[in-house]
Amino acid sequence: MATAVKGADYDVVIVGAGFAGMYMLHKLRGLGQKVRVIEAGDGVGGTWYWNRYPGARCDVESLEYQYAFSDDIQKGWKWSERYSAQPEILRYQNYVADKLDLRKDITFSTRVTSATYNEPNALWTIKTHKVDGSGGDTLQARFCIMATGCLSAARVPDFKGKDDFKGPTYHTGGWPHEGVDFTGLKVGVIGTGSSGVQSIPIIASQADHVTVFQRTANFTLPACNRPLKEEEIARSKEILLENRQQALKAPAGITCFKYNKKLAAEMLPEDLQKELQDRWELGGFAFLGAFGGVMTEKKSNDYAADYARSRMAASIKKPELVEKLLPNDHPIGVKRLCLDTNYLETFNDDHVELIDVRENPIERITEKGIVAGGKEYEVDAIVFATGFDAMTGAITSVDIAGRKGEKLKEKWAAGPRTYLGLGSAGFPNLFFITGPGSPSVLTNMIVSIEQHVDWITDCIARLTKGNIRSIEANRDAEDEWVAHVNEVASMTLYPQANSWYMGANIPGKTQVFMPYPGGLDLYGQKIAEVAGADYAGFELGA
Ligand code: NA7
Repeated sequence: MATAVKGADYDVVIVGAGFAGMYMLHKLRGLGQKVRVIEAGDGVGGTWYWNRYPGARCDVESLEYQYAFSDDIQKGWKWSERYSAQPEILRYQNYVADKLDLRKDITFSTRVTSATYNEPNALWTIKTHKVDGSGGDTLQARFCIMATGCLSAARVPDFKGKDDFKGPTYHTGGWPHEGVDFTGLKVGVIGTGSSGVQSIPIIASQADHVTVFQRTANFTLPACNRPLKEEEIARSKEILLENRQQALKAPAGITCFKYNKKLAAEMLPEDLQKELQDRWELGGFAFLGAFGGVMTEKKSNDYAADYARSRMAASIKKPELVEKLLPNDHPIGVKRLCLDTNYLETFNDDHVELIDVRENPIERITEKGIVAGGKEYEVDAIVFATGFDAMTGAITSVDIAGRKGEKLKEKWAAGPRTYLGLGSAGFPNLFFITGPGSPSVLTNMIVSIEQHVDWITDCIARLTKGNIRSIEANRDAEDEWVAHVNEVASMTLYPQANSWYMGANIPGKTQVFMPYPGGLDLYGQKIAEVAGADYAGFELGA
């Protein structure tokens, strides 16, 4: 049984028991640290615990969207589809929790409300409360690790009258565990990001009538989901560990497709079309790798965007909807791409109606439905597929105070400031897993999570061994990193869309590009160099 550092209840408190928190717990146990994980849900899973909406599915292929740190774990698990559905991923996470006996160190149904750093003893005081309101706790720990996920602070926009509606309302990011049956109902769905695109076909297959309120038409790529073949599964088991090493050297942490290095301008028109066609028919994100420059040059991007629009248009049978459903206000890929299974085709059915809220803004919610463009759409249930306060929302929802009482939320008011997405100046011994300023959501999250957890584990091992009480990002190093992230982002097309990557979906949130777009491979080299130089850019305090 591990004993904590003097004066503390725990060496480490981890916030969140999704993929990041689970692996972090496992690794720190291996160091002999005394660890407690605090989790709001009543089970493990994080994103995959909360996002149980119909059709919820990962957009990274199953054979890559899994832990690779344990041969034993991967050998005992078999994925069934190319892209896993939420229930299968959640079962996998529970399988891992069982296998590693993780739950005994996790406090469920509990939220962390505040974390305060005490300079004299270099400990964090962490306050929690039970989600059922039955009390809370105060814990002291040397380190606090935010494993809170990038897309976990679900958000319903502040629609006028939103509490007036008499029927049930649901947010895709907090779906009821028992599921919802929409049979025979009139349903209003607001939002057409990934959650809307995935859930609308299933909701429409049950409901009598669906009214979809769309603010931005999104690019959708065909998922081409299918059952996995036995030989693919067997092969993936042989190569998973080797494959993960390659994934760490790939810009998005994905190896199942290759990026074509040739620029569009260097290709013959027929080769360009062929490359786009092959990748479209393969399904998934491979499409964006058709040629170099897609995310940096508008002209190259236009080739891909035009091709995507032409293929999307072919699925839409109602001529009056073609213009509405085709994205034309942003380059392809700068908002998160949605993988499509029958999404566009769903609008060919007469019981599915599309309301463009740019033409007909949502004015209010009433007892009976949604008023947009002066017309009331009566519905029995409303689904908010309206997304998240991404990247920062789950971190700043905890009242975090660092040295001299500085509040993280205030420090980040003009955009998140981190060194490498791992720590923030003024907040010693506080780590973020896949925090803003790291590649995170632009990559296969599992690869990024393993990369960060391994880095943090080595760092804590180094501090413990050297009897070092604290580690803190240096302000100059942080300023340089933030400037670097902005500079790289400005060389891409990403800032050209109102995306959640930019914080644009949250009224009043400062718009800065939050993830690091320089690639997981380069980023991995950078954090390895920093660690190799005894944590250059961090201050180590005795
Ligand atoms: P997203 O991708 O943020 O999508 C939210 C959707 O809700 C999007 O279509 C928004 O339009 C729409 N939205 C948000 N606020 C409003 C208001 N006020 N009025 C009308 N429409 C609104 O969230 P998801 O849950 O779909 O996906 C999140 C990620 O999970 C996804 O990217 C994958 O990585 C997995 P907008 O585009 O902002 O105009």
